[in-house]
Amino acid sequence: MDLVDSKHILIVGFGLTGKSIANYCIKKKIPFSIYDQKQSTEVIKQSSLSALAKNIYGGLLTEDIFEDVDGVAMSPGVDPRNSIFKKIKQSGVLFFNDLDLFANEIKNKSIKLIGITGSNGKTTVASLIKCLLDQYQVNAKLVGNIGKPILDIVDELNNDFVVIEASSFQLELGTTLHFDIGVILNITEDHMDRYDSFKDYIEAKFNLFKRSKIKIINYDDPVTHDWFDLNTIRLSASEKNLKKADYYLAKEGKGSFTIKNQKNEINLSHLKFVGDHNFFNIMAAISVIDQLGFSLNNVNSYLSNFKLESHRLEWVRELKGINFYNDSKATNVASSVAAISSFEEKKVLVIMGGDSKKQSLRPLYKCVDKFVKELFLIGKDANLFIDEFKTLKNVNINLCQSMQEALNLAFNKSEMNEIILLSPACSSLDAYKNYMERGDEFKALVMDLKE
Ligand code: UMA
Ligand code: ADP
Repeated sequence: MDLVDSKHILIVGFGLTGKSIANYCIKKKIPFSIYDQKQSTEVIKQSSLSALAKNIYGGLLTEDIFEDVDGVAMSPGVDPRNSIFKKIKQSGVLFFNDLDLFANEIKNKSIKLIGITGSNGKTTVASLIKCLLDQYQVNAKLVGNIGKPILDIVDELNNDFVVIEASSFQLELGTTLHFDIGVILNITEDHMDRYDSFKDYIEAKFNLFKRSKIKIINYDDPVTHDWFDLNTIRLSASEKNLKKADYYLAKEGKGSFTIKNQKNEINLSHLKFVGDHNFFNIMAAISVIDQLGFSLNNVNSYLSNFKLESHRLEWVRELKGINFYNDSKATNVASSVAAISSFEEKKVLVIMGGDSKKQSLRPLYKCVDKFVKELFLIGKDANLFIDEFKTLKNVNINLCQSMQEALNLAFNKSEMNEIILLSPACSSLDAYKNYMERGDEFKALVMDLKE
């Protein structure tokens, strides 16, 4: 069945994605209904987009909601493993997402699609690619998990390039969208509250490669290391992989790197980013630009125009010789490992905690032992962290009731030349609307601190 021939689509989830699908259905004159588990029908009706909906449902998911429905358009935050969804699917109803609807729209267009996924670094790499493409003066759009649903650009398809930040949730469905280049930056535990196992999560990410012509992998990552065939490009920052890497990141000193491949050497010493992982991200972006056939002659100067998004190892201020960093976007363990290891040993006081999403906290242990002077634990899962770290002898652990208490205590205990870092390793949803609200609170509290 062609998706746009659906006689009646049920939109599941009425957030950013659901609304953009409703908008699309209205334009295409596809009949649709709306279901949202957490919003009441009254709230849904407040959106003008719902005015043309045949039916609107809120609350518990039941089978009768699917009556007359021949297509189900899922939002990424909704878990398709629910037994009712499974039953409906078995009865022949088509399940798809906004990526599939987009695929349908671009069938006869010559747009180059670049998909970026990974447990960490997606937004940074996707934004870097967009920033670089802009400077080559081509038409490029940046969409997807970054906060802009892909169907929002359906009226602007005169573009040459579309860069899609793709989450594992979006890649679980979206089976008909094919990419010219797919990049998998790294795979470490995340969203273990949604997936039955780490293997399941890996499979969701691997979907990107099933649908990509050129595949770019992190050759240093134990999960993706063996995923290569003739069309795979390997990225590495590890000396042991030097000979096999297509792009290699050589570290010349603290914060000083050169990217090397067969044709080019690009020195990055002019870029002042904190964290080696950000230089790896730059290499990933440059590999995409190179694979698209652009000259890398001026790429070095183009990179100077790039600024990291807020909440990613973001420097906030210096006070009494102490530097404060906001890394609220570190919503999993691996991103916090990357952040903490970016500073000098035993000079970092870290605020951590929130909703740990059933991930193993084990990978933090060695890094906390080596780099962290004191830990300040907040949020719903603070006690899980205490359990994990209780055998550490050289790290003081403080259980705090709020961000304010954690920050004040950290400031009292810090000394000249030390770092206070918010890097939660957890989702913010136990206490905040999102990671931005959490980071903004931290930054506001830091700005209020007095000498
Ligand atoms: N809902 C249900 N049933 C559920 C879960 C949610 O009905 O079981 C409803 C909620 O009540 C809400 C709506 O669904 O009204 C929200 O849908 P959604 O969770 O899919 O969120 P959207 O607003 O559509 O935003 C989604 C992505 N969110 C998720 O994947 C959770 C956004 O990524 C993305 O920017 C947006 O589409 C546009 O593509 C956010 C995210 O947190 C940033 N992503 C995760 C991450 O980065 O870790 C994957
Ligand atoms: P994503 O979109 O995948 O969540 P972001 O670029 O928004 O990635 O960064 C999220 C968090 O991960 C930030 O704390 C950032 O410092 C960290 N991070 C960014 N790139 C990497 C990487 N390559 N490896 C590990 N952590 C990273």
